[in-house]
Amino acid sequence: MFNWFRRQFGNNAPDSTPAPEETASPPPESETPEAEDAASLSSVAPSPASEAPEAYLAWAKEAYQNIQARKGQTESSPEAPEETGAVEEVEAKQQEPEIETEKSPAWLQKSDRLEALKETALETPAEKTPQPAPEPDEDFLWSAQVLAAQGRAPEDVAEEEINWLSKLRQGLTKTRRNLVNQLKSIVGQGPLNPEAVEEIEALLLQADVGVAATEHIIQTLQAKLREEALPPDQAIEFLKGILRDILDQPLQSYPETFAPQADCLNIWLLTGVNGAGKTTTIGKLAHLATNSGYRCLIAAADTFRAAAVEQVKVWGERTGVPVIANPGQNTDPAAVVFDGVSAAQSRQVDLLLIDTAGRLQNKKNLMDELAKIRRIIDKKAPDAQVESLLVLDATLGQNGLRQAQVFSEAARLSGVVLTKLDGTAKGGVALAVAQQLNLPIRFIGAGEGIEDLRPFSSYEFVEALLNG
Ligand SMILES: Nc1nc2c(ncn2[C@@H]2O[C@H](COP(=O)(O)OP(=O)(O)OP(=O)(O)O)[C@@H](O)[C@H]2O)c(=O)[nH]1
Ligand SMILES: [Mg+2]
Repeated sequence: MFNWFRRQFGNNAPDSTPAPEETASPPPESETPEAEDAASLSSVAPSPASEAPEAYLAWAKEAYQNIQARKGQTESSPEAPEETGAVEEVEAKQQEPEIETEKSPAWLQKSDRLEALKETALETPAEKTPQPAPEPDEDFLWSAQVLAAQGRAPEDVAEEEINWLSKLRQGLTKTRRNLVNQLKSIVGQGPLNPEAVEEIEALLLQADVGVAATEHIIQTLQAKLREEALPPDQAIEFLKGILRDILDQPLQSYPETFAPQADCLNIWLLTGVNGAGKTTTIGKLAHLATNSGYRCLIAAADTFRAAAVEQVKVWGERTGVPVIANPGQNTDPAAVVFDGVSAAQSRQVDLLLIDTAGRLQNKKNLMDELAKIRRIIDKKAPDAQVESLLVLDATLGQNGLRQAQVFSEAARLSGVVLTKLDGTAKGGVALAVAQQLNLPIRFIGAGEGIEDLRPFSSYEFVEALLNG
């Protein structure tokens, strides 16, 4: 089983094994950029693709074949319920490839067809001809390179990781194109003159990076370019390092790995203004947690909106996670939290997720309610590992950050979930969050689907933002 919080296989129950950075093997023939390693701060990360493209291609192919092989095993396993009809269905679809296009990512569709061809070949051994080896496509190669550069082994890559990275990259395509092309042409001209500084400033502010982070980025970049002239590609690599440093800065004050802790109840309280994506994030987190082998429970503590509890229950059904709710309307959310914690304790749950209201009669009521919920948790579960996550809609840019300060006091925030990076969001807000709130981003959402949320990695994010 793949543990989504720790990003590794074979860790399907909460335990205290070290973070993936410490166990993963190094990438082939290349240095690890060590995104999360404080020692690498401000250094120019190597550009893996340009340094050893063949090594990465080999890595990607191996990862691709491993995923295909794992898929093959699952498909032919006797437990797979769809097994009997599967071949027929695939064969039928072969005539109409458009239908498949909607379902799975491009790099998978090709291989499905090849799988189908293989199945046919097995039925008619006389016609068996050698199949060309399946080839990973551009999305796969990009995602594989990002994973390899983080020291991941090709046999430890999950198919969903590739899909997720492709999605993140696609979500940030517009911002990336704007940023990269213009930045390259500016920084490639040598030391930054006042005009160039202004241009970069405008670019970063447009990407929602915020004034404070923008100033820091420009100063650091300028200092470096005065010291030595960098060709455009290297200047971009240096810039990536600056961005990663900003994103990782809060990890000086908070733990680096964010996963449910072993041998204790973990309580994650999700807060944020209405529409930010709290309930959806709860559903996605429940999915990640159960898929990673954790026992999970949801408390539906948004009792203000009539439909809110129903919405949580739908996610409960989708993920197979029980939901604690109070049937009455306008009941006390703190009472639901109390019941949720009791149930979690008696059922020996690993992770209790608490949904909260985003809007009440007024802001003061909302903050009072959150503070009360927090007090109940601390009193009822003093030994629990409590995390208070602010859910922020990335499309709101700087406006979202202003709300954060208010929540920070009432709910004692310990992290941020950035949602809607698939839409019109410019992505730079992640840097503003880290710089202005000094809170680590723990998860990012890029879509409304159950799979569209993953733990945040500064390395992956910066690559999606700046890597061609
Ligand atoms: N495109 C996109 N939509 C998202 C994402 N996350 C949430 N949404 C959508 O945003 C809308 C609001 O999400 P909710 O989860 O209901 O937000 P909430 O914070 O619980 O809102 P309240 O309960 O009103 O406080 C829904 O339509 C979600 O499908 C995301 O990452 N991408
Ligand atoms: Mg909600």
